[in-house]
Amino acid sequence: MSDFDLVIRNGRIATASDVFAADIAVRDGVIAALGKGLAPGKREIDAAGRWVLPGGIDSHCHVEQLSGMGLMCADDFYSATVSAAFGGTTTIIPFAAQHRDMKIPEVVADYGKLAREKAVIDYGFHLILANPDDTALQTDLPKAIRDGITSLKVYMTYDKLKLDDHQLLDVLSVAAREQALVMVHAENHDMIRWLAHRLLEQGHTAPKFHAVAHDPLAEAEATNRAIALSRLLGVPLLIVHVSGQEAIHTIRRAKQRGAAVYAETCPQYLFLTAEDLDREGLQGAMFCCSPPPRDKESQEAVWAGMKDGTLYTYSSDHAPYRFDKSGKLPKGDATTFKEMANGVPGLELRLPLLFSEGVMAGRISMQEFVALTATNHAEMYGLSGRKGTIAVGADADLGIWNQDREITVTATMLHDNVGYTPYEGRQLKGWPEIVINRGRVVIENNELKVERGSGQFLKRKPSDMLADPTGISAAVARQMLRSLVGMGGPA
Ligand code: DUC
Ligand code: ZN
Ligand code: ZN
Repeated sequence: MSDFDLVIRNGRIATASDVFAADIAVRDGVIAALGKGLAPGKREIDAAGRWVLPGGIDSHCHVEQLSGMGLMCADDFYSATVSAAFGGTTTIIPFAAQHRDMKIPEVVADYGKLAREKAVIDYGFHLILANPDDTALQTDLPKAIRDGITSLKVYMTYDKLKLDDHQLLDVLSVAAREQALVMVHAENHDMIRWLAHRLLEQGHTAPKFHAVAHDPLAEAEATNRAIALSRLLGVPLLIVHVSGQEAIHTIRRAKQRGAAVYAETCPQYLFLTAEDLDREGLQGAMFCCSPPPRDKESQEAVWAGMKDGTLYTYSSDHAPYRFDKSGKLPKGDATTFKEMANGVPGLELRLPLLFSEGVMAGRISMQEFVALTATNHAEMYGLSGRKGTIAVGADADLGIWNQDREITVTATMLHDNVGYTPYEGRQLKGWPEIVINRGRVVIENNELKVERGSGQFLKRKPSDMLADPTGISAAVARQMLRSLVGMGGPA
């Protein structure tokens, strides 16, 4: 009888800290041994000449979700997870999205059912909190957190989602008490509204004006304000989808001062610019997301932020909308930039883009790639030890990458339901040819090998970042403030 279910031999392994040669043995979905000369497995994979990396964790993606503007995403939990898996991702953390008239327990149950029936890889959820009333804050949110939804996203913009500063403080204080991480969409609502109004009034309706309305200062101002709110309470905070150089400088300065502020970025801020929105007719809508892609200087600032840890996670912010009435063009040819769904697809290409343009181009190391795409997400979202690394006892979530494989990106090779890609025609080097989740081969020979609904829900622990919000100044003052707002506990 073979001891192991699967043994992967002769690969070059990378974790967030090391590169080494070893074989990997898997039993019951978990890495059971690492080393040389391991006993035979029921199945053997020869990874000679290949990289064996932790499966990606995409901690920011929108699946089967109704947007703040009332538009439904193009991907369900099947197409989204298949697409993610083809691109080397083995865990996703999308959103269970509350709209103001919805009850949180129902939202959580509804999304849970959809994912349970369709997902092919493992998944958790963040909550989107649009109505932080007493029931939400005192009962429903604590229950969701106890059930493993240990992070929540709040918005500083969008008419139907926006919280004011008072509400943000309420959310931060409850999150700290209940051990949840708050993620914030930081853009100044009134700056965007004012600019958009002026632009539309003057007949500037084309997609490229989306980037004008979402000025980098709107992001920088809201980022600064969100950080101030979190520092006031001494509560850690994650700023999602950071795009502009000024916001990055603001986050870096706050971290240098000892604030427990973390930040995420996305492929669109490394590989696209606002110029991409400036295309014939409404074609630029395919590049419209919020915040929008910026300029070359901001791209450089994003690379630098990823290198120095200012930007800790790299997620897709996959927000899939088709180029038709269902998403980008709700009013057909008459659609203005204000009416089109915000978002770009990215689940499948997130890893290959960074592997090619980051690692193969010599901008980041393989260990940095692993940290940015997997390990840091596990730490941030309460999955460390189990996901995001290659170690005995961790789930066997692996991508076997051929670094010599050259790919020209086309929408038709992708597995999402979007119908286009903002990265059409790009030449990439390196591709995940075999993808494994909990020891199950999910992708091999460019084919899906597992059943719909075979992914598992991840009941997450609290974020590692909450356990150690290091270096925050004025601890005594904060302690007083915490007791004032009923949060108790040590500062
Ligand atoms: N925020 C997101 O996180 N994703 C898509 C659009 C948005 O505004
Ligand atoms: Zn957002
Ligand atoms: Zn998003």
